[in-house]
Formats: sequence, structure tokens, C-alpha cells
Amino acid sequence: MGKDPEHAKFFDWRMALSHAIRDRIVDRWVASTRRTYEQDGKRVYYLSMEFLIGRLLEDGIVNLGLVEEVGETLRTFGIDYRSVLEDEPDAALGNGGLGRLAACFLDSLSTIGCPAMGYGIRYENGLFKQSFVDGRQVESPETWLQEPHPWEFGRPEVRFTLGFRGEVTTENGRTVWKPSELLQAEAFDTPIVGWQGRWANTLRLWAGRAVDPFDLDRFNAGDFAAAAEHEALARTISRVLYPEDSNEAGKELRLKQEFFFSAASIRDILRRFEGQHEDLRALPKKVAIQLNDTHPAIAGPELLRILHDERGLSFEEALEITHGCMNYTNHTLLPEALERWDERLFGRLLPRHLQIIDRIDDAHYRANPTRLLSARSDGQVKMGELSFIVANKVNGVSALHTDLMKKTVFKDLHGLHPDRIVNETNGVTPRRWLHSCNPGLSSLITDSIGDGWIADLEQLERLEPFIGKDDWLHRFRAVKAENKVTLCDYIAERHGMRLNPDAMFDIQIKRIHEYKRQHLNILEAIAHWQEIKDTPGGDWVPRVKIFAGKAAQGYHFAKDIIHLINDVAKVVNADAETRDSLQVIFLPNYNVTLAEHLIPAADLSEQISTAGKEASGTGNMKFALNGALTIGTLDGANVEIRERVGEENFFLFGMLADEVMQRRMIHDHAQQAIAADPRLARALEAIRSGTFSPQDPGRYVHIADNLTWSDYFLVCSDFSAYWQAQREADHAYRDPDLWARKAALNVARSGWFSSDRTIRGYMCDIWGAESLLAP
Ligand code: 26W
Repeated sequence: MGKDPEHAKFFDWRMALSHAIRDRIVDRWVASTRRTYEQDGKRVYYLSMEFLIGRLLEDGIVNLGLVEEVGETLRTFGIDYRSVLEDEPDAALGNGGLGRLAACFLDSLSTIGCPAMGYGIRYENGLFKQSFVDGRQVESPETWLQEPHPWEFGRPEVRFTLGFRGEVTTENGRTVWKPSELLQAEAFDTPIVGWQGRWANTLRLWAGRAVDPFDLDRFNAGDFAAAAEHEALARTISRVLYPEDSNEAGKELRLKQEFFFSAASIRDILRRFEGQHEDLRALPKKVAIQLNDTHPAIAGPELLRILHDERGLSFEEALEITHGCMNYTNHTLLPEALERWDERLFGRLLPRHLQIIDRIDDAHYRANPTRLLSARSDGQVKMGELSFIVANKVNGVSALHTDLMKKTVFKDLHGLHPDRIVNETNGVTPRRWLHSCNPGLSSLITDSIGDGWIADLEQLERLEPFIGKDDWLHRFRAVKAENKVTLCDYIAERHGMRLNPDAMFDIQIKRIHEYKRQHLNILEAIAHWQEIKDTPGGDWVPRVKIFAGKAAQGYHFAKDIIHLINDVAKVVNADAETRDSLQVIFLPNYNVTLAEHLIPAADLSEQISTAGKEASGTGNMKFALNGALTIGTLDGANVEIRERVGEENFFLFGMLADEVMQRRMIHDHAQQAIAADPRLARALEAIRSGTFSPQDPGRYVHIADNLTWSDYFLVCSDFSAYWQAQREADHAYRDPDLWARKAALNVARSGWFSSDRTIRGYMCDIWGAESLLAP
């Protein structure tokens, strides 16, 4: 860094340390790439609009097993290890579950030694920063690339020219697309090193660049802004991540982003394949492409276009090869999240691809004349249907979700292709989400069963015999207690609020959405507060309710839920009668790093979505692995968590997915629920009457009205059962050893939720890929 240690700032120490670690990673990276070329095995390409990576320095240090050495080295300079780590900004290149899953998958692919590349966009601005002004969410640009980023390697030599618009003509029998708007995609590579540094794969992120960045003539004509216009326009395509996580924007720039990185990735994949192979018909034997939801779905028609229009293969052959390579993962059943592009917008931007999609539909209909199921219909291009038709394998992300896919959104296509849909229940990397973020629990486990569990998580079940032993259980309880004190200090330092470390830490952290029902959680908190006030001196189990999560900018109801939670917190925390029994806090700017601070300290994990709405959830897995008990519905992967940890170690409540459908048939289902539960009615009335917004009494009438008159996500109908489950949790928490046993059994029985197990499923059921590492 060209700095004198005497005057170096944390930033300089972090950069210096990053370069020292990176230096050690590069060797394994080069060796892995060389071995991949030598072996010429099947490669996996994971195409995703989002990679929610978080910080990378500690990940590198932990995966190389250098924690002690680094700590010691910094100590010789009088520098604190954690402070250097805290200086790193998160790479917030994602919205939530889908993006974080992609990051966990990269860690597992490298740990297993599966030759793979992640492809995405190098957003200059990640997911917006969230702060609160008078309890309201305020967004500000996230500028992680404003300072040097030590974990990326620019690849100026890897550039592809791409285009939009223009026209499609035929020249000597060949269809030729001449795009009228051109730009370039430039590659930036990040090494992804696996556990124990045995393998390292590449994450390649594309940045928009102008074909000719600077117009000297215009500059000399004094038209300075215009001179740099092309560069600015090209950069726009990789400027910012769309902050929507369940509502398709339908915006032109979004479609341009999707095509931009998909097309650059396909070009790069073909360049690499053709560098080693003659016959394009062998492509499906050497290449498996995974579409992370429909966002990169255009990659299918783009590969087909190149094979047919540019390489001259017949349409049928090009389609067969494309079909052999492509696979699609669906992550949501929410209708508003399924991408359906207006065909005029689509046709304007990608005229040739629209033609190719029509031919794909024709070919599909010719092969399946019984039912006309097409990607293009009713003036829209439906990316879910397109992905299904093009893909070799389609998967859901939990057993329940995959089942619902077959019964709902893909019912007809499933009927036509009954063996195309498979299930791959999600997982999380145990390196970041246990070994690294919870060193106390990690060393207790390693002391007990050795450290094999870090790369073979189902070894955790060998903890069960220890759980019966008092001294082990006390060490387990001590670890949790210490994590809670650490979190209290972290929050006091940053937010000036002192939480009670002996209280039950009840945490709900995820994107704000009505189907995730943060408003059910705060409604229960209000009823709890009211009940405590009714029984002064009552023997209540002290509870700390922690919320965190961002709402999409345009999702006003979600933003109002955040405002309500902050307003309730203000009133409850100021209430002298109750604050020893109940505290509520909403922490701003939820991201990967904050999750790493919160999850190890959790006692109760809130997974309370309306059944049938949460495709899987992955936070639920992280909490169980860190010794928290789940209060939840039978939704997504909660079903499989409860099956594995044991129903007695899970606080279940609420309607099942099919009961939800039934209940909605009753037009006044909410009023009936309110009439049947005075506790619910009273809590709702408090919201309606402005108890939490005395200066603006009518502020939350619309929330109370929504819950009373429509309540699409059945908050009221599930309230009583939820209240009951919360009281059961209180009861269990009164017996610390009982609680600890249940919590420890959650740890011991959650090994299956490793993303290593998930990736091995993809390798076996979908990709047909092998590890290149000796077992
Ligand atoms: C087009 C806008 C948009 C952007 C992102 C629509 C939908 C998405 C994602 C699919 C939303 C998402 O993150 N889904 C979550 O994916 C996780 C990983 O599989 C699951 O665990 C969550 O249940 C699911 O909500």
C-alpha cells in the first residue's frame, strides 16, 4: 500500500492483509483452473443476477485455516483483528434469499472441488443502504466500489460486444440480426476458495463499457458531456441492482441487464468450449448451465441463436443442444414475481430472440400436439414457461415448494413432462454460517467430535450423546449466553440501546413482505405488551424482539410495516411498567454481516410465513444450526427442518397450505377471527386508534383496515395459534436445561441443511458433474 505502518489506517491494514491472503489463494486458483482444463470434465455455469456475497476477507482467512496466524501477526503490529475485518464493506450484490443462496453454492462448489463458474453483473451500486428517519425507511446509494476492491481481478482482455434493437434480415439464406445499439461487457474475476483451500473456482462479473468510450470530436467541439455520453450510457447497464425481490419491474433496463450478462456469459462459455473442442454437438457433455430463476432465461434463446444463426446448425439441432445444457431453478410461486415481458418491449429490444421463442413454441407444440402451452401468448413473453420448455431439468427449492410447483404454476407443463421437475432443498454453507460466525459453538463442537463436520455437516448428529451430559450442556448454554452479551454490546455501541442478555432473543430477519408476516409478529408483540400491562408484577418471561430487513423502494405497505414496528418499539421501550419484560428493536441496514452478528445470539427463530408462500427460506436453516428453536408454520423448508430436528423441538402453528386456500374462500375470514379472539381485536384497535402514533392518530388505520377487511395473508386467522405457540415458547424457556437440550438437538440434527448436500444433489440429479478433488 506504500504506507508506513506507523501511519497506516485500518483500511491500509485491511488492504495489505487482503493482498497477503489473496497471494496464497492465487496459487490454488491457477492450479484448479489448470486441472480443470487437463481433466476436460463437465463444467458447471451458474448464471445469476444476484450474488449476495457479504465480506470476503474473513472467508479467505478461515478457508485457508489462517485465523490464528493472522491474529498473531496483527497483534505484533498492535492491530486488532476484528477491527480490520469490520472495515470491509459488504458486497451487497443481491436482494435476499436467491442472491445469498448463489453465494453459498459457490462456497460449496469450491469446497467439493466441482469445476464451476458463477456469472453475474458487477453492479457499481449494490442493494441500497437503509436508514431510519422518524422510524421510516430511507434509502441511499450503496457505493462499495468507491474504494479499491482487493478481491477482484480486472480481465480487460475478456470483452464481448453485445447489442440491442436493430433489425433482422436474411443474407444468403442465413438470418442475420444487426443490433443498432452496441456496448461491451468486460470481465472482472473473483476467486472463490473452498474449505482448506484445496480448490478455487471463479466468479466472473460483467461490467458495461462503451465500444468507443470517448468522442474526441465532440470534446474538441466543447460538447464535453456528450463526449463521454457513450461511456456513461454503457455503464448504466451495470450501475445498480434492481431492489425488487418479488415484484417484477417490467422495466426496459432490467431486461437489458438480463440480456447483457446472459449473452456475455454464453459467448464466454462457447469461446472456452470451442477452444478445446471441435464438435458443438458435444456441448451438453461438457457444459451444464443453471438458470438461477428466470432472470437469465434469455440465455437459452441466445445460445440457440448463436448455434443456428452464426454457427449454421439446423434449428432442431441447435434446440436439442441448448435443451441438453440448460437447467432452471424456480424460487417463488408469487404471481407478481413471475417475469412476463410485454412482447412489444421484448421485440423492440431483442427482435431476433422473439422470433426464436416463437420457433421454440412451435417445436414444442409439434412435439406435444395434445396441449398448446407456449412461452409467448396473450401479448406477453412468459419467462417461467420459456425456461421450463427449454430446460432439461427444472427444480424447486424445498419439498413442499416443488410439490406446489407441480400442482399450480407448472401444472400443465408438468403434465406434459412428468419427469422434468426434481427437488433440491436449499442449504447454507457451514463455513460462514457456523464455523466463522459462531466461533464459540464451533470450538465446542470440534472439541466434542473433531472438525470433520465443517466439510461433512451431517457429522453433527454425533453430538447427540453429549447433549445428555450436564457439563456439555452447560458449556453449550455458556456459548449462547456469551453470544448474547456480545450482541448486546454490539447493539449498544451502534444504536445506544441496552438489551437484557437474559431475555429470550426472538429474532425475525429477512426482506419485509406481507407473506413473511412481520406484521403478525408485531401484532403479537402488542398483545403481549397489553397483557403485561394488565398484570403488573406478573411473572412474564423477559423477551427481546429483534427485527431487521429492507423493503423494496416502491413497496409502500411494507415500508409502513417498518414504520409501525419502529413506532411500537418507541412506545414499548419507553414504558417503565413493561420494559423489563419486553423490548423491541428494528436494526437498520440488514445485510449479510449483520446476520452473522445476530444469528449466533438467537434463542427463537421467526419463520411465520403464510403456508405455501415461502419457497424454502434459508435463514431458518442458519438459525437451527446456531442453536435457535423455530416458531413457524409448515411452509417451505420449515417442514423438513421440523421433520429432522423433531416436532418436540419446534414450535409449530398455523394453517397448512391447502387450508389456506380453503380459509380464503370464506369472505369474512378476518372478521370471524377477530370476533373470536378479544386479544387480537384489542391489539388491532390499538393500532387503529393511534396508540403508537399519538402525534398522527390515523397513521395506521389502513393497516388495521387491510387486516380486518382483506387480510390476504391470513394474519388474523393464524393469530390465536401463533399467540399460543409463543406462550409455549415462554413456558419452555423457563427451564434453561430443557431449552438448551432442544436447541442442541436442533444443531445436531440440522447437518442435512448444508449447501454441500444441496450441491451434491445438483451434481448428481441435474448436472452430471464430478469433483476433481481426490476424496
Ligand atoms: C423480478 C423480481 C424478482 C427478484 C428476485 C422476483 C423474485 C426474486 C427472487 C426469486 C426472490 C427470492 O429471493 N426468493 C427466495 O429464494 C430463496 C432461495 O431459494 C428461498 O429460500 C426463499 O423462500 C425465496 O423467497
